[in-house]
Amino acid sequence: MNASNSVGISAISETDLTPIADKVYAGVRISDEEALLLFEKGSLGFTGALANFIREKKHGNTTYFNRNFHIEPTNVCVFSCTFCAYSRLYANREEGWELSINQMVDLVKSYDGKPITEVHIVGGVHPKMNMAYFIELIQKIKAHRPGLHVKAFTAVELDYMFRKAKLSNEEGLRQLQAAGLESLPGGGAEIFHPDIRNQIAADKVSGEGWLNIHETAHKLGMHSNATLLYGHIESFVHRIDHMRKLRDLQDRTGGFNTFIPLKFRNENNDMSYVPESSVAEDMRMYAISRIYLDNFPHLKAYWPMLGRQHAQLSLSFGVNDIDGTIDDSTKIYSMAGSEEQTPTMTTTELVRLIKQAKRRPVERDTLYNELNDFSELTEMDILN
Ligand code: V47
Ligand code: SF4
Repeated sequence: MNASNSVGISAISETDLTPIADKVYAGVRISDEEALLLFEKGSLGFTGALANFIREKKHGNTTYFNRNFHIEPTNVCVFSCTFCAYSRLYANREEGWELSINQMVDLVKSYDGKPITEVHIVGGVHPKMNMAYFIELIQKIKAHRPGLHVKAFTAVELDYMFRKAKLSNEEGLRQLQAAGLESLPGGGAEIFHPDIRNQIAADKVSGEGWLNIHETAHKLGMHSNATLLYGHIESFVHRIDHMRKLRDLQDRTGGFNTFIPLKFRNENNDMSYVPESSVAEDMRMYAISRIYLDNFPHLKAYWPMLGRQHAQLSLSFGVNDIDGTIDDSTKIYSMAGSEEQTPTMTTTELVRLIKQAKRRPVERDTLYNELNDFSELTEMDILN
């Protein structure tokens, strides 16, 4: 299909971008140079229309969410990422928290009888919480609730754990998988390019190290997500470099489920001097990543970070997944200045938000199996 015949595009007349629109409508992958052109010249309307075309081709009106909660074992961390408002150094650990295995299992037990399908476990890199600790934690969670999907540990936490235990990535992942680990979340990716990574996350796992852990997990049959922390000191070229590395890896393994752009929030951290991106920039980021990452099945807006109103808007800019109910169980974003100070949404609220955007709310499990279609249910029917 030619762009000039395409609904919504002809009126925009961004002539040098027309070949990109033609590619998108023909299902052809765009190049890095074309992605840069979109970042530099693509208007909100133009990029949004293309991203929405892809979103509707892949998923129609379906918008996924899941019913999950987070466990953050600790915010004590050996690293000092400049954007992080959440962590406390070991020397200052009395300002932070450290949960025991029993406390975390009790948290899991507090969801007994509730229709939760996933627990997401991530936190700081605590020097005393090692492989044995986390293996015991996962085993106890699975013993208590075998059907609960355990999505746990960023590649940053895993890299530190494996190095301390003197294990290769493969051996470490095999041991955690045997304990019950089922998939990896996408955190810790930040920006892979060393020019930026060395300034904002100098001492933790490199971009190559992050990619290697995810590649190894995919080879062992685990799925994972990928994030990109944007809107700070990086340039468009760094964002594209990051997404190219993810696209290449996905071509090799097919193991990524979801891409999650994370908007930099600037409160209470060492980068508070950097202004936050505008809503228009956020929506363009979603749209261009939807266009560029043609081999990623899903694009997620993480509402506790973006805010629920903007997450709703993102459903017209390529996003087809709005994460989960979360249940006030994460502090990463409230501490960094997100307007979501108590990140809890009931199923009714999530469904309402999706329906208001004229999309079809579908509950999924972690691996995107469809569990419940909420489009015909009234609010009275929904059991939160
Ligand atoms: O890696 C920390 C980010 C990430 C700030 O896989 C910040 O389903 C913005 O990755 N401003 C952890 N971002 C959270 C994460 C995640 C969240 C939800 C779902 C999934 C998933 C993954 O949070 C960190 C870092 O990139 N982060 N501080 C900040 N000030
Ligand atoms: Fe530690 Fe993660 Fe914060 Fe970096 S972003 S300081 S690794 S908790």
